[in-house]
Amino acid sequence: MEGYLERVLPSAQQFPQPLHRAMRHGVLGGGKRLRPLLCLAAAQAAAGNWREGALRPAIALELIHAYSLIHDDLPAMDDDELRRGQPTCHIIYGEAMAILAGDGLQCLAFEILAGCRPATLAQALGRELSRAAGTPAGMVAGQAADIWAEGRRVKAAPNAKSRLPRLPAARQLLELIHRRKTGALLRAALVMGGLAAGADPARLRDLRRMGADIGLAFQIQDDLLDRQASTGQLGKTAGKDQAQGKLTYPGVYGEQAAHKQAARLSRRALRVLDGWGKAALPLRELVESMAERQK
Ligand code: GRG
Repeated sequence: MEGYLERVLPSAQQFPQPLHRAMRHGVLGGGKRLRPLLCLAAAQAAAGNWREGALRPAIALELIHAYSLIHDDLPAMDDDELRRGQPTCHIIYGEAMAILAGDGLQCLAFEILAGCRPATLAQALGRELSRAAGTPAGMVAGQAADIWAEGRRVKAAPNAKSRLPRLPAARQLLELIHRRKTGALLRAALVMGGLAAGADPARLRDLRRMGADIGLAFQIQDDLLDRQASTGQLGKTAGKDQAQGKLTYPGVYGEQAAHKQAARLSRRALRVLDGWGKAALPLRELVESMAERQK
């Protein structure tokens, strides 16, 4: 995956160099590559063997993910200076180049998908990715809802916890944000792998269901790691959610209940693969390793 990503990105020597350097910084040199791995493993699980046809969607997913992290780190969003143990894109290249690097990566992702064959597959993959990354049901909507919720609390009562949305409104809002902001792209990774492998509608439905559970479990773990792990371990600033008064699973449910919920979702996701045979082993192992991740 590192080699493919390296090759699809514009060279750092190509004009305009600062933009291309910023794009390469955002993509290369770190990252667990979970979305591409999920896509490839889902294709293998659905088709019974390794599928080269899943490579383009896998690359496109990582490019969209990298764009979202670059933009998320900007001062207008999460305002972070550390990502994957390195200075964030705007710290090195400035805000304008970081915004444009994200834009460029997003366009490149869809260009790569457009090269999938047959054209009907390119169309289906493009639709899946743009819905997962966009709005109203995807990542952009989740990010907007997250910022809206945070701003509303801060404006309404800078120091008062009493103005937080009341339960169950807070729980509903939390799930709505998490399913879109992080969950939608992880779910799309599985579905796009299935599409690339020519999976039948029943398998696609299974992958979608499984992806929704993995996506939510992943974000709950992220919330827990933000509280429990160190900045060095995460490669990004730890403890930010509480500092920013974010709506999180451990914040709303408590750490123990959040942990149990993530474990329950991961177990339910894995049950979908019962009866899929040996080809689903890499996907099973990947989901198991995600459930135990420490960064
Ligand atoms: C800016 C439109 C826009 C969206 C941003 C992805 C996102 C939406 C915000 C990131 C905020 C965040 C840290 C969410 C937690 C879950 C998450 C996406 C973590 C980072 O993903 P990993 O762990 O990262 O897969 P690596 O570095 O391994 O690629």
